[in-house]
Amino acid sequence: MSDAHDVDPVAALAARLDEAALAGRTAERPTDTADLDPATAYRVQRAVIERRIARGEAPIGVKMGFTSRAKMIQMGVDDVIWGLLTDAMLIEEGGVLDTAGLIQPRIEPEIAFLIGRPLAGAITPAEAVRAVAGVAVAYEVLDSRYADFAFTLPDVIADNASAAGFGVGPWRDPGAVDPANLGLLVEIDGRPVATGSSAAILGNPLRSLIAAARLVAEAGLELRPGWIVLAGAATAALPLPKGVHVRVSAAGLGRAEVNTR
Ligand code: OOG
Repeated sequence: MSDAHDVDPVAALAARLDEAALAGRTAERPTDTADLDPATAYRVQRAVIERRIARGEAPIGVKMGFTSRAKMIQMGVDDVIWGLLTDAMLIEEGGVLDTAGLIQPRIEPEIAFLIGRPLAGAITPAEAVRAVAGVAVAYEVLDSRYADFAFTLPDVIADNASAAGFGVGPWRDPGAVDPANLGLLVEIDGRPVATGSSAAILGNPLRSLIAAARLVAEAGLELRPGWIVLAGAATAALPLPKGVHVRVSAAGLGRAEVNTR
């Protein structure tokens, strides 16, 4: 970087956030020093993902954020956001997550959809149902690149909605399980630490999928066959320590498990 005036501000913010994630340290919030509107924040997010793609990662889906009141209240924001998931974020089922490279990981229970046909733009509930090839219980690992998870909406959009990792339980036939109102349980080392219902996700996680199709289309993308959509947390996020076993279960969907070290 020769002269600050030469540097594209979007690229500079993306570099700051990406380098912080790689180094496992926090970054300054963009809105502490400049105005950032949500549209520009999404350009920063995309530039962060482009840097990851340049390192060999591939996009494999979308995560929705703040689709439940529990999360909106926990984080003090009031709008649904989204971020991109890459293959490097996917944690093998029952696998081990090394928290050493993370800053302040949290975990939350989710419902995941496997996309069977392309989806983009304004879609009806019936179209959403037809496009779903699988439903699963899932968890998301968040790791805000901002100290103490303190951010405004544009800050967290730029930070790819705090995405760090995720895991998905066994895919179930969507015809066999209605995702609308499933009981969810999070256990850490066998102790129940959170309970909720998938109904907390916009009343029905399918609404989150419909919102995802609309939002990605606004960004010139589509939900592709084989992609995974994380519909958003059903409860507030929980701190994720090292050396624990986490199990997230949903009635009718089984469970997703991870060990941390
Ligand atoms: C942002 C991500 C929120 C959800 O499910 O609501 C999210 C954060 O809380 O750091 O993924």
